[in-house]
Amino acid sequence: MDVHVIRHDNRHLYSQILEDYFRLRHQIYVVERKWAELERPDKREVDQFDTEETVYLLGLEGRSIIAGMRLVPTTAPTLLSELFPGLSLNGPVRRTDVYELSRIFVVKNRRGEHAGPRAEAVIQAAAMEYGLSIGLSAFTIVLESWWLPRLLDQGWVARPLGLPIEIDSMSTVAVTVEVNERAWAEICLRRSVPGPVLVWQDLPVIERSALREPFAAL
Ligand code: COA
Ligand code: U4Y
Repeated sequence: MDVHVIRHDNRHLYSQILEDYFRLRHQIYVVERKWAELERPDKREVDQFDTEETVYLLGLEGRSIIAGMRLVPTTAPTLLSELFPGLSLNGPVRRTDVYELSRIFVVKNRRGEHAGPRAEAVIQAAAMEYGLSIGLSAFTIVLESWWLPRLLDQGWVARPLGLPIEIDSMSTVAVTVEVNERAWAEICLRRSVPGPVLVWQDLPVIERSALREPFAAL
């Protein structure tokens, strides 16, 4: 699985894949997770945070989508700033060097893999690789609390921005995660991700990852 960086500037290369992606999000978030507020008559799960500024990381095998993650700059509206500001005691984070992560998924038949590299680990490592490549210092994430031990176990430094609250009967919390080479190296080594996984079709060379070897960062 390669993880493609899809942004406004290269989305013309991915029109059919993005169409499949929004339909898959409907299947995963509306049908499976039953996040009813995301339902739309056209059965495409697109929300107010899918804008020209949004970056998608899609794990593809050929033209099939295996996994995904969404990144939104915190200088634009985010889940934290617009929907759940109470999760951050000091107000929402708005910084050019911080993006919010959301909508992580792995298609059903590729979840819970044991042999490395697992699709879930690859998409997480891809987010860290992207953050490093464009010079971010941190991610913010609004997430269900069961993620916290998973983030720590993959070697990421996650800090709560406030206390958890119940949303749809799930304990939910906002965190920041530091973006640095160590966090990338840790997830690669702990989860058998062999190195950089991002594909930057038609995007500026200057942004591309200079990362080569996870061991070098430790
Ligand atoms: N509630 C609580 N724990 C959950 C969970 C949920 N909805 N989904 C996953 N977990 C935890 C469980 O501990 C699970 O282990 P278990 O199956 O033994 O209970 C563990 O994560 C592993 O999950 P699994 O789905 O087997 O494998 P994965 O690590 O390959 O993929 C996800 C994890 C979250 C990417 C995948 O489950 C997924 O795509 N889910 C649907 C989309 C989603 O809910 N994303 C998160 C919100 S954006
Ligand atoms: C939206 C209204 O899982 N409600 C919305 C909208 C909290 C609730 O948000 C609702 C989402 C994982 C949704 C749910 O009940 C991150 C992660 N984030 C969630 C997401 O949406 O992606 C939000 C928290 S769930 O119904 N909700 N959107 N309008 N537009 C994460 C990411 C990166 C990783 C690890 C985990 O490193």
